[in-house]
Amino acid sequence: MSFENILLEVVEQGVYLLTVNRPKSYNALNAATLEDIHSASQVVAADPEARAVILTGAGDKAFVAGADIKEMQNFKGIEAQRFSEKGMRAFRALELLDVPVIAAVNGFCLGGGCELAMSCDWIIASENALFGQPEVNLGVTPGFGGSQRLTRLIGRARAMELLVTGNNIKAEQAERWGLANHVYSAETLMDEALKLATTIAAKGPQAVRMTKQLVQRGQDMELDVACVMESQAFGLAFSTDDQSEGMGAFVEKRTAEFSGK
Ligand code: CO8
Repeated sequence: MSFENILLEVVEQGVYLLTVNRPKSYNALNAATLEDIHSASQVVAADPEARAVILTGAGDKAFVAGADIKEMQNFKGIEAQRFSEKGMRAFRALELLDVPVIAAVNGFCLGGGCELAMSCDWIIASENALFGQPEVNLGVTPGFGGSQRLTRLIGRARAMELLVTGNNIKAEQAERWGLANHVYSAETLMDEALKLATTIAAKGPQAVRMTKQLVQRGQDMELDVACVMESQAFGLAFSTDDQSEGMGAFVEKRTAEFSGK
C-alpha cells in the first residue's frame, strides 16, 4: 500500500489508519492527495477483514488546512470544477465505505479539511483543533460539499454563520454544536480513536456494516421507505452466523466471538 501523499496502515486487526501526509503544507489537499484518498477508500472497500478506519493528519499542527491554495490559485472555471468533482468523488467513496470511519482531528481543520472530516462518520478532536470554512476569505465557495454536509450536521443557522463569516470555532464549540462528538487532549486523541475503532472491531462485523449503510443511505430517504429498509436488514441479519453467535453468547453468558459471516 504505497501512496504519494497519504499513509495507509493496518494498526490493529481490521483497523486501518489513514494519515494525510503533507505536514509541511499543513496537509493541504492537492489533486494527488485526493486521488490517494480515493484509492485508499477502494483498498478498504475491497478488504473483507476491514472493521474500522481512523483518519488523521500528519504532524501536530493540522488535520488538514484546506484544499491546496497554491495549486488552485491559477485555476480557470472548468479546472476548478474538475478539482471540486475529484474531491467530491474521493470524499463520497470514504463516506460510503461499509465500515465506520472516525476523523481524529488534530489542529487546523479548515475548508477542504473540515469537508473531509465531515465525510467521516464522526469527528473526535484534540483541544487545539480549530474548525472553519474560510473559503469566503479567498473569494470562493466551499467545493467539496461543505455547504451541504455542514448544514446537515449542525443546522442551517449555525452552518450559515460559519460559511458566510469565514470565522473559525474551537474544539469545545464544535462539540457543543454537534460537529465533534468528543474533545480530548492532544496527547490522548489517537489512543481514544484506537479505543473506539477496536470497540467497533469487536462487534458483529455484518451488523456494523449494515448499520452504517442504514444510517448513511437512510438519512436522505423518506422515513417509511427507510424503515422498510431497516426491517429488511434486520431480517438479513438473522441469516448470519454472527446473529447465532451473538445471541448464543448472551444466553450462555459468555463473550461473543464473531466470524463476520
Ligand atoms: N494550501 C496550501 N498551503 C497551505 C495551506 C493551504 N490550504 N494551508 C497552509 N499551507 C502552507 C503554508 O503555505 C505554509 O507553507 P510555506 O511554509 O511553504 O509557506 C505552511 O503550510 C504553514 O502555513 P503558515 O505559515 O500559514 O502557518 P500559520 O501557523 O501561520 O497559519 C493557517 C496556519 C491559519 C492554517 C494558515 O496557513 C491558513 O490560513 N491556511 C489556509 C486556510 C484556508 O484558507 N483553507 C481553505 C482553503 S480553500 C478550500 O479548502 C476549499 C475546498 C474546496 C476546493 C474545491 C474548489 C475547486
